[in-house]
Amino acid sequence: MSIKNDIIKIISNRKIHFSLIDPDKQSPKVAGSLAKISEDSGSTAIMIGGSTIISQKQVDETIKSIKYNCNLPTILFPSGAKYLSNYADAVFFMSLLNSRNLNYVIREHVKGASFIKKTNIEPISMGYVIVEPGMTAGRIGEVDLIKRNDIETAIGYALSAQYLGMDFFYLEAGSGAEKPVSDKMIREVKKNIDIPLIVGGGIRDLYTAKKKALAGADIIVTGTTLEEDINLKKTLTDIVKALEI
Ligand code: 1GP
Repeated sequence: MSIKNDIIKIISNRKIHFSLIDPDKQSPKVAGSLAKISEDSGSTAIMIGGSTIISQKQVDETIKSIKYNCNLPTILFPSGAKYLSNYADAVFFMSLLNSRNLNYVIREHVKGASFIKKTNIEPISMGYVIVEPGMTAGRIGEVDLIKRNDIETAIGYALSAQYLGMDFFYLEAGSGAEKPVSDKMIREVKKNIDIPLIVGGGIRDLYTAKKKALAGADIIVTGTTLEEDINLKKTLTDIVKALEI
């Protein structure tokens, strides 16, 4: 069974949580212990990526340490072809649909596709859009940010991702966003699509996670919490529990 099919099967029954680890934010050793805490808290997968990564080695060493410390699937969340790693189990083969820069829409994919073929990392197709405030990802990705209240545009992107055959759609407010994507936008997007909906950016506690899941998110991603929360085990366990709705 593929990781994609495993995820789709799990979310047909319940909402799940993914932990995002940015290799640029801590040593591989610390990344390994964050992954272990994620696994112990009931998270379903580890995403690895970030906008400010500087070398493939950084990604390789981080994934090696994650895999040494936990058994969750590792899914790359790459900002470019240079940061793919054959140590990962899968890669979100993601197009940043609202970028003005074609590199993030398709050109980096062209550069990385043969590496994925050769290494047998499982590609999982995903349409990715960034909503205000967008944060670093919005800036580096040269994104035409979707306005927080522009539901129609968000639905247009979500349906486009589905019609283009993408397996997942990701509504991103940007890592560290003060406000996550609104419940209303999540609800309206979810109503209109049949593919699973991932939501991330600015989710730091169980109450917010629950609201986003109730609005229609199938998968909640948290990143900053892993780096900053001193009670990480409790916070993640509470978030995972809050998704039991
Ligand atoms: C970023 O949505 C993720 O891609 C995670 O955001 O760091 O705010 O949890 P946070």
